[in-house]
Amino acid sequence: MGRTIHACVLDQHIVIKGGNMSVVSNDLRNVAIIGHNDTGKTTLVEQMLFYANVISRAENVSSGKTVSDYTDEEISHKISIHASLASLGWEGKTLNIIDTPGTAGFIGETICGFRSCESAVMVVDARDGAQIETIKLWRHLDQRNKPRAVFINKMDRDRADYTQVLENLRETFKANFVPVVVPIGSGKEFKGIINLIEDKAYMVNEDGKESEAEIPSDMKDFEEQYHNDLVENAAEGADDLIEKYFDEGTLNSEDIRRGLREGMADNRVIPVFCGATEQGSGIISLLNFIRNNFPKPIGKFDWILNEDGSEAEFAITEEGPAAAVVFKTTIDQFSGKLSFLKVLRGTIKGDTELYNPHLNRKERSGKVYRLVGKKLIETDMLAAGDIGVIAKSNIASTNSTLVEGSDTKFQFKPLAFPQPIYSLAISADDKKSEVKMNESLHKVTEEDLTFLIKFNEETKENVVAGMGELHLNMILDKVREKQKVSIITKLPRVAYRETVTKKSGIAEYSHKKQSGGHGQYARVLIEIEPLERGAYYSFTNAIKGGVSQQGIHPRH
Ligand SMILES: Nc1nc2c(ncn2[C@@H]2O[C@H](COP(=O)(O)OP(=O)(O)O)[C@@H](O)[C@H]2O)c(=O)[nH]1
Ligand SMILES: [Mg+2]
Repeated sequence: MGRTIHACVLDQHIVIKGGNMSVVSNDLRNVAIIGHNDTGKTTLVEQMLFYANVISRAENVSSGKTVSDYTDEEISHKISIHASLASLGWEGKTLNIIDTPGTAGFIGETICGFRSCESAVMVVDARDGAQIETIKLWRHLDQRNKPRAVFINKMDRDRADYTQVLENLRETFKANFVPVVVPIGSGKEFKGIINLIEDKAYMVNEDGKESEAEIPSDMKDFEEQYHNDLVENAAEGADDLIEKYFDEGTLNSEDIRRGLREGMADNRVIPVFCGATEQGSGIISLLNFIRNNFPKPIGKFDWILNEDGSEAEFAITEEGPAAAVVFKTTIDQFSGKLSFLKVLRGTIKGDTELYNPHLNRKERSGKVYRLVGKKLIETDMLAAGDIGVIAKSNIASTNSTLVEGSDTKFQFKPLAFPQPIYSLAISADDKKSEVKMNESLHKVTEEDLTFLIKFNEETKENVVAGMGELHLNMILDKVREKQKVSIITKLPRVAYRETVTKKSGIAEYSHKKQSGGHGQYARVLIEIEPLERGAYYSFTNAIKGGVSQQGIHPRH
């Protein structure tokens, strides 16, 4: 208590000194907020921070002032482009919430978010149900076996339909969706929500926050039916709960929570929430459920690669020397590099000496921070399971393993990013601009592993590749603006290739040039024949008469 908090500004990042939000492992929950673009993820995170008193008002995305969409390009495009992290306290627990982009072009950032979170909330629009990115992201969650919940948002919009979206989700994903929160009305008639575990309604007041309210009398039957479904599903979460349910015909709130917690942990149950994030509705029930029921990091598994290349499970634990993986890197002009860490063993403190087994190099970590959007909050330590940031590290890049002590040989399994699917040939006005452009773009490749730049030897073009037109344009615009260079883009040329399938006859060409000086004369005979498949090419110089025969051998 009694700590003074000083703030100073480092470029766009604000550093809060003496923040000290040190948290023990058991009190952590790491949650990725994911979903199709425009479903209200950023607004949901903003409201969570508002309810947790981290911010004094919830901003609208269009104002450009939300906590998670803080970079210039996010503000100007009004969409999330980067995964951003915000820590908040909720009734004695710390929730690390990662807001992710919902546009296919920025899937790399969303994958970074998955790496560090044990669970996810999938936000869907109450009119649209499962959309293309919902389906793709669901597949990513399945591949990683991540527990998840669904939040049906924008219940206040015309044509919002909770039951239809629920049906659509069940049909699309063939999973056991279990409503925990149901709406009171919809569209213009939307009034609030009913929390079926707590048996309470929540309605939003004048001050923009929800508080408990009576369940409307005409909703009692509706509520009872959903409540019974909830109890049945919770009972299936654990054997002793089934017995209790058969004996007593119902379960109390604590039993329901335990049943759902256990069902959710191995994906037998997908709890369903709803609300209207822009109005601040449905937020408390979601925060309570995350706090009480979402999985803790301790005891969950990550993967390592041993020196011999074999893979093994790695249980997240408080015991032992510190070990962490870097899941994201950002670089900005002034504050330099920030490395986002997930601590998987032990504790990282401000003075911890970290070793990167891949580089075989050591470095003191310097200060460690938690994040709230662009605010870096200095903290004494990051415990196992926690997520935070170190600044200006020379040994950390995305996917690096950092450990205490230099006898560690394993590395955490790197994140698998999708291959780029779209490319453009780029050039700048002059040599100097070209150098600047290339330098900046190479820096981007450190931050964004779905972005590549390479010089194509065959077509003599500089080619950038990424996840789509929007992704590349966003990167190029940033470089244009920061470096004041004009970058010209065009479709890349494709080197023409043909496979030789049979022996040609001898082709002949005579070269004669007599325009001043010594005359030039040459007669060229050439014959082409196929090599075996995959042998690339071989050129045999077969000049006869005084000059020895030479062979030019394949380059690859
Ligand atoms: N009507 C309505 N609009 C919302 C709600 N939540 C968010 N929005 C709006 O939907 C748009 C997208 O919101 P945003 O949070 O950026 O979505 P994201 O792309 O999923 O992060 C913004 O214009 C929000 O103001 C809601 O509950 N109701
Ligand atoms: Mg967003």
